[in-house]
Amino acid sequence: MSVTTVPQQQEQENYLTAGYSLQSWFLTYDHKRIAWLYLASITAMFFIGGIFAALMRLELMTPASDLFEPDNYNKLFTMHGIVMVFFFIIPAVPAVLGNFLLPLMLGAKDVAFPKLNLLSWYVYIAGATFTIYTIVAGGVDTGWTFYTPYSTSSSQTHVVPVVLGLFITGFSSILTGLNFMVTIHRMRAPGLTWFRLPLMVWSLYATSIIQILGTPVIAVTLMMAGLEKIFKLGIFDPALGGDPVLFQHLFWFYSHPAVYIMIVPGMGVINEVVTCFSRRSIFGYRAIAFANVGFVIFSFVVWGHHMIVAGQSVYSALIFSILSYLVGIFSAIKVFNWTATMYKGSISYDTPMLYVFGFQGLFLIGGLTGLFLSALGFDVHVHDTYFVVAHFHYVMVGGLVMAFMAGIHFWWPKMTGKMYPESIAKFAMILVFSGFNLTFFPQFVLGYLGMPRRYASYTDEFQLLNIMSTAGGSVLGLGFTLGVVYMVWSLFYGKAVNSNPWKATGLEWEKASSPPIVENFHETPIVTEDPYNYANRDFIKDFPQELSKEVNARA
Ligand code: HEM
Ligand SMILES: [Cu+2]
Repeated sequence: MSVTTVPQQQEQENYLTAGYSLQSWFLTYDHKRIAWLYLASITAMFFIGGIFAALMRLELMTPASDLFEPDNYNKLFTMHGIVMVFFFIIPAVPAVLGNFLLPLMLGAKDVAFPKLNLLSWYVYIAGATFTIYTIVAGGVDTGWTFYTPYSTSSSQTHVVPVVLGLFITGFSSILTGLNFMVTIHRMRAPGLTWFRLPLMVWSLYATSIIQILGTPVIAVTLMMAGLEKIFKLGIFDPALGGDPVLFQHLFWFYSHPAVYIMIVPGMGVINEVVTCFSRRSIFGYRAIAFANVGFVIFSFVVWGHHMIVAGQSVYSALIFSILSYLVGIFSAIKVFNWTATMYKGSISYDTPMLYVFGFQGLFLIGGLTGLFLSALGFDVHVHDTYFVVAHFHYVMVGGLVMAFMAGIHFWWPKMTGKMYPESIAKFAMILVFSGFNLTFFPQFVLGYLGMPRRYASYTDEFQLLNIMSTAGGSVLGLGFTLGVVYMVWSLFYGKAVNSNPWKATGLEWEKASSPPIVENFHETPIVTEDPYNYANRDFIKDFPQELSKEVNARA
């Protein structure tokens, strides 16, 4: 990677101007356009899931179940969970940022199988269609975990179409993972050895392994549940000789690793952003790279911590508990290394970096409360309470969504050639951060005090904390909505940027224009140095405190 940046060629054709017809978008093989197809789809799903969340929080403002019947409330939290987990968080970073960035970071023209990449998006849409159909047809009430025997024997709602939809969507995840793995093995530019890869690529690689190994398990599990419901097979139904706990084992054998499908690529984003805005090489590159491998291995051996009260022996509970503690080591390696990277760095407080700070703090709370939950006695006390709800929202929204927001702001100028409005973005970040904490922190207290999850009503003593939570939810929703508004606005009216507005290292910044040309690079780049080599860049000296000000002034 050399120090020079590619001159901006506004007139020159780029991947966005290469065609305007619907066909040029919906039949594209360009990984960058496919990233946009995903971005539009997951954003739509995020708002659908968000509407359900808003309705739930409205119901929970008062102790009585006065806005919705309990049956309808069940459908709300089920659809919220399904849409957010399977259609927003799991694809967010890999399918949007991963698709856009992977070939650019590798110095390649595209992913290994461009047609398969487009097919993955269509498969996702096919799966989403079933879910949306289910919503319109009257919903499903099993919870996003589909626990048997309720889902297979009792529920009268649309379990079959929704599990069919998820079965299909699983293939999208598997195909993307497969495509990324082959791409990383086969398409690296000359000189780009494994230990010169940006850490984002390492994270996408680890994520792909989990996607390929884990997703078939959930697909088959949901298929079995669907078939059992139709044909009364007796896999899970004890009345027919089946075992309902078997379902939980299979479900969590995927769904615990799935939390790493969500968080590992998010951590990949944090690596890139934290070095750029600290102007330092990442601290402990190899430790971070290998921590990803640790996640892959350990994510598959801790599923039993979701089943501590499901009747396992105390010895097996102990082993799952110990193994869960060990996972903390890998998160700790990363959190410490990011902090060490910032230490003595020349930090600038642009929006992507603010989201990194948000991530660090919130993920820490999410991760530490995970350790609380791994302690057997504590888990027995708070299992199926709002404590668990708070824990996983701190990790998934506080962690992953923060990382996604950091990433989308960081690479937005690369994706669009336009800068988003910095001060509005900071304001929205503050809304999201404070709204988030006001929403979910009270839920730790609620859970600890004993408020169970998944009820439409509660006793009067819990009302104050619930009102706080609902108020926070409104601020959070406002923050996200503002985000979408100014991002779309900047597409049309944003200031144009040069190829490397953040003065970042990496092939995508130093060798590709903003937005990149269809083929990504004019000629295949040759890599001659380690990543994050900020110390060897001239611009390190004149790094302004707030880059975006300079960018805006220049444009
Ligand atoms: C890395 C990102 C993580 C995500 C996205 C995540 C997500 C979740 C989710 C969605 C649940 C609720 C499942 C349900 O609906 O019942 C949950 C529960 C749980 N998590 Fe996490 N988690 C993460 C990290 C951790 C860590 C690091 C630990 C422990 C070291 C942990 C320990 C637990 C335990 C023990 C429960 C079960 C609590 C109960 O139901 O009693 N989690 N997590
Ligand atoms: Cu788990």
